[in-house]
Amino acid sequence: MTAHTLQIWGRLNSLNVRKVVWAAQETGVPFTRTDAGMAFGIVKTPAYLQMNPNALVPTLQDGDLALWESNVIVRYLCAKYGAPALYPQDLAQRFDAERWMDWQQTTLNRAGGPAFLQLIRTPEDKRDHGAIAQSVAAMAPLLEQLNTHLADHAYLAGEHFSMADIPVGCDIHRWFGLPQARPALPHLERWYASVSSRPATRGVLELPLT
Ligand SMILES: N[C@@H](CCC(=O)N[C@@H](CS)C(=O)NCC(=O)O)C(=O)O
Repeated sequence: MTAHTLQIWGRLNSLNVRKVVWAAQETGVPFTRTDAGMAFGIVKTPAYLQMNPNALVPTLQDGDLALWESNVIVRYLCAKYGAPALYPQDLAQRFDAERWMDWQQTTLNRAGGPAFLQLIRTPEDKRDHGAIAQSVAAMAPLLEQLNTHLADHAYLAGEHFSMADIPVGCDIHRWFGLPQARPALPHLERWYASVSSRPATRGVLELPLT
């Protein structure tokens, strides 16, 4: 069998790339990462498009397998290299984790993305303050939902850290990093302090938002 190294493609200022790098670091599997996307280019080259026809980051290459969709890559890494700790074997527990991951992609990310784009990636004089206010208003009940859930659970899918905490952790890292006041959410803050101090977040969550 030929030994191969896992390869991650994507720039680290992307929330979706951060998830994948954090997940890989949680498992301890050796990997290399190549900056790609935005200023780094690469994503529109024929070789990259063969792996990922969306021309987006991240992409994971593991031997002959090329995977895209960040939460799918997180699931794959946790299942292959991080089970059972990160990838619950019990179906009810696994799908408890799964639903938070889908919720992050379809609900949390969609609500918070516009404020991030405006406050971090748009020059001050060009900002759409209505879009920021709308994004803050859309996030408020979701943050409350997380806060309420985490009042009774140490982690998103129960009493143990799992794959579910990674995508939501990256999203909350982005939200808490925005230059704006926010209401106190003690249970969410306790959880975030716990997940963001994990050694596997090094080099990922310390980075400023850009
Ligand atoms: N649903 C996809 C979304 C991927 C995506 O939108 N990636 C963005 C960065 S977060 C991207 O590639 N943007 C273009 C670029 O970086 O060149 C996933 O979760 O992987």
